[in-house]
Amino acid sequence: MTAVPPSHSHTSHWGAFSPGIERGDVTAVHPSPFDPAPSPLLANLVGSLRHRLRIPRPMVREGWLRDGPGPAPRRGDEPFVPVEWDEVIDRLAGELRRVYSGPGPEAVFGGSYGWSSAGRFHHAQGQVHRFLNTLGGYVASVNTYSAGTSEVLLPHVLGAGPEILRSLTSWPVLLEHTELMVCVGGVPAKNMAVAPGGVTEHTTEGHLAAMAARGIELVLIGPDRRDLPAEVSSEWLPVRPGTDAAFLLALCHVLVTEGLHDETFLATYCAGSDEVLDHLLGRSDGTPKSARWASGLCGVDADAITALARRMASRRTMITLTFSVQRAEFGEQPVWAGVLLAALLGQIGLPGGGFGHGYGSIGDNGHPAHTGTLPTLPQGHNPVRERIPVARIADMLLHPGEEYDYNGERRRYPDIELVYWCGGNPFHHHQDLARLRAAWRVVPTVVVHEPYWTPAARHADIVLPATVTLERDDIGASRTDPFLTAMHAGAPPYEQARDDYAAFSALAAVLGTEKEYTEGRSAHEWLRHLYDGWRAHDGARPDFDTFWADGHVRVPAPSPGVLLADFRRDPAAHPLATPSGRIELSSAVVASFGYADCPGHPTWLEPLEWQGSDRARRYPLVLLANNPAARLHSQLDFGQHSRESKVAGREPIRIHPDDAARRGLRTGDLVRVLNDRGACLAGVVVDADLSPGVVQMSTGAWFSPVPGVEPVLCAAGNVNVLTRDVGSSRLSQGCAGSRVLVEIERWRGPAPAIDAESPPDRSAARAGDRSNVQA
Ligand code: PGD
Repeated sequence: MTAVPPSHSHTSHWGAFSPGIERGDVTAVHPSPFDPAPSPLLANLVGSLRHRLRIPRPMVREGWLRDGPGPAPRRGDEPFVPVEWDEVIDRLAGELRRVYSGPGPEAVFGGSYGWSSAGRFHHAQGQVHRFLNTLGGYVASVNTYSAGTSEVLLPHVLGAGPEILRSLTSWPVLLEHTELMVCVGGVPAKNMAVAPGGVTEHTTEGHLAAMAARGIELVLIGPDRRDLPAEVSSEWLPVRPGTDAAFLLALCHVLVTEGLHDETFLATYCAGSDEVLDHLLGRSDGTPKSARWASGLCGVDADAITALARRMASRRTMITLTFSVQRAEFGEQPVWAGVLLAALLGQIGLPGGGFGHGYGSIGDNGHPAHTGTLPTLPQGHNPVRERIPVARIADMLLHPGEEYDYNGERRRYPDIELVYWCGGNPFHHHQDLARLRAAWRVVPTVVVHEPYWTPAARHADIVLPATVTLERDDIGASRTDPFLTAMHAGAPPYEQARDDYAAFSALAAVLGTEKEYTEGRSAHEWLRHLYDGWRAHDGARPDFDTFWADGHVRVPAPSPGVLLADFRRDPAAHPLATPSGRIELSSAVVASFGYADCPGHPTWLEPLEWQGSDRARRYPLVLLANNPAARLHSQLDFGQHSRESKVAGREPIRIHPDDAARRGLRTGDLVRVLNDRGACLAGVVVDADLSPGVVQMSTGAWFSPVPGVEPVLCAAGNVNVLTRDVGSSRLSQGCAGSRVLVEIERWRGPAPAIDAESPPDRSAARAGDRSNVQA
């Protein structure tokens, strides 16, 4: 295999490549020759450097420029005024001075969640955190939108959260040892193209195909056939969305009532079995969690549940759940029930058996992680202790001073004066966008660094135009990638765009923290410095100049691992970090919190969305709102591959033929998807791969509210106008956006324009024209 041409090596979260650049823009993308299955997402980069949605120069919202900081009911609707860099730096420095010297760092929200771009130095979130720390700190956020529910639950059950998710049993081990893989939520191929920091070798789909070819049984538990297509899966049990916990408890019930569970494993490695067995058998609440009981809830035939449980007990079985299963109200329950099921089978810690979480949720899960550190920009010290669970941002802005629960603590929301965001798009990743927009308008000042006119940039007061990775040198690396990649700049910055580092350096110079922030290094000196620090761990690594000239260093992959193998081998020497040192099938700690929405052991809880009101009658379809196949989150939604995925110019919505026929809909129709929170437009795709009663729409279409329509109508099809902004439970307060109830109706009349497809000046000009808006 030949190496990546060194002068053009680069990488992205969705793959390494070398760009063809003509007249300052990308005209072709050549995937890394090391990549056996390059991602089609690379095509989104074509034309992305000089795209009309690039932000050419610093911009300030007219009202902020005129009136200064303060709540802004029209933030997001008002025009922007171009401002010179020197002026914007002075004004922003003045505003930072006002806030830091007045209400203080506890009034600055710098959580700034988001994936930004690959590259270890120009990592936007790392840069903003480092910068704010030099000023005195900021209110941070904890956990992720991806797996925030499990990140809080699993430390109570397995003694570790994110660490467990990073050390899943490896794909090669599964290939060799697994006989049956039960995939709750499937192993969706679309998500495997992407991993934070880059995937140079896309191998996961190959692993799945090899498992199927080897005759390993792969069973899909979920409402969408595409999450584990027929080519690789041997069986599809289409559970009703949101009922996985009931389904899993029933499998447990079959094992226990038929004496198929491993009592020695429970006695040796687990704590809290008695309470959970009492619950399973109905001794504590009068309801045995039998296959028949679960069948009425999840829609899967009781005999099929019983047969699957018996098969699981007869062979080496891996149970895996996608992150989307926990990205929901009461999302802790299926995850905990999955651990319980694996414990009853007694295979946790054995090669190819036990519990997995997130295979197929992100490209690098199941790939062995490097043990050493990666080149990383130090972020300094944040003295502010105040932090919020990441998905509670709108609550924080709307309810300063109010109390809330989180993981056994009673906390209070801070009062925020200034939000500083770099490298993320809250108007993509957050739920109930009409509510978020209202919350956003309460804040006195919002600052965003962005390369593009994303909805986040459009809802800011001060917008600093950022470069994209192809306009700067950087180092690409991820926790599992076998390459460290030299990311060579391929084009000059667009118009007046600056690196985040350059913008912060200029601000720091005015604010008197330049020495602390830059440590006297230029961006390129930082790259060399970070690389040298990384190289110092292993003298065999080439020096920086050789690395830069070669374009990459191969970082030997660690040997494939087995989750919790050490614990299984010797639980006394390798106890888990739980109170008992064992797997906690019920947790006295969680029980002691007294949360009805997360009791002390896995429990079936019916989602509130469809309880007790006439909501389920008015909105009879369950919408799966999951991550897209045609782009990473909302990034480059204007790109070629993403554009090609649109239907009727909007985000597609997939619907079962029976549901489509009932509404007189055909593929290609334009529809309105609605519930009480708002509505969005979408293009219909009739698809028998979905269960009846279920529709699917991806996140990531750029929020494009049609002016004058309340509470909100998104012309582009941003599904987060529909989702509920509630925590998964009082325990984890995780993102609960993965599904929601909706109705669909044909759109009649002319379709409203998608303002987000043009820079704000042009869309503002159109905002007065509401003639084509359906009431
Ligand atoms: P991105 O679209 O990746 O989304 O949410 P996230 O905010 O990470 O946003 C990154 C932004 O960074 C882009 O706008 C990009 O242009 C910008 N950017 C790139 N490079 C740079 C740079 O160098 N400097 C600066 N300043 N900016 C840069 C993702 C989040 O969404 C995640 S991780 C998940 S898993 C969630 N998934 C769901 C879901 O399944 N269902 C729902 N309903 N909602 C979700 N939201 C979550």
